[in-house]
Amino acid sequence: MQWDAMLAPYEQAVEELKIKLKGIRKQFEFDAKHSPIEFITGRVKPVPSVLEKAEAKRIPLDRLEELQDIAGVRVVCPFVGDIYTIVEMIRSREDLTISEEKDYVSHKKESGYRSYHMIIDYPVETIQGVKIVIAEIQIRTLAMNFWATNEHSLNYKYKGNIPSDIKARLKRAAEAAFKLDEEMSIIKNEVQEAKRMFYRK
Ligand code: 0O2
Repeated sequence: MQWDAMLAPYEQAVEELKIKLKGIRKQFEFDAKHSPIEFITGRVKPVPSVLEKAEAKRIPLDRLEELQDIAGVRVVCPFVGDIYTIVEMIRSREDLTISEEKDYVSHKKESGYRSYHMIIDYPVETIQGVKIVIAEIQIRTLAMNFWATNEHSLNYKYKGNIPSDIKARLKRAAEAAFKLDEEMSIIKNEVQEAKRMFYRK
């Protein structure tokens, strides 16, 4: 498999999507409005993880483009409400097509995971013409991101078999993160006003 050639359109999609989403953040800053985006990250799935996922999902090597998250972009928001602002913005874009949405914000996963996932078809201009790549956009709050990155590390450490006592603790931590998001949403206006005062200085 020529991995570099195969992954090149995915690299391009991730870079372009990151630039476009960062553009949205900049526009909010110019308008001195509350930005629904705290930060943006993106990655192309490493080859060993691509192979692992393809095997788990029984996708043969000649159909790897069916995998939905080889290209992944993450939008991290300050508040829960901001997630839906971003979802609406992405829905209204004309440079991509949404094929699926998974709302793990209102319907958390068994692990305690919360995040909003949008699976998109994204056209990339290549020298051979337009190639449509599938990409996944994950939208979550800072608190959800904190939980998910820690849980991800533990999953890696325990090779997907996190001991039950740690699993139970993680579920409690997920609830605590959710409570934190709820509490922060209630005092959202106060926080935003404080931020504006800080930047005006
Ligand atoms: P990585 O290393 O982040 O790329 P499914 O078959 O429905 O269970 P599927 O089809 O992969 O899973 O879709 P899903 O559930 O939307 O998950 C896609 C990605 O969401 C994952 O990619 C993770 O990034 C994230 N995710 C989903 N569930 C969890 C979870 O319980 N904990 C954490 N930390 N992240 C989660 P990968 O390939 O699994 O991982």
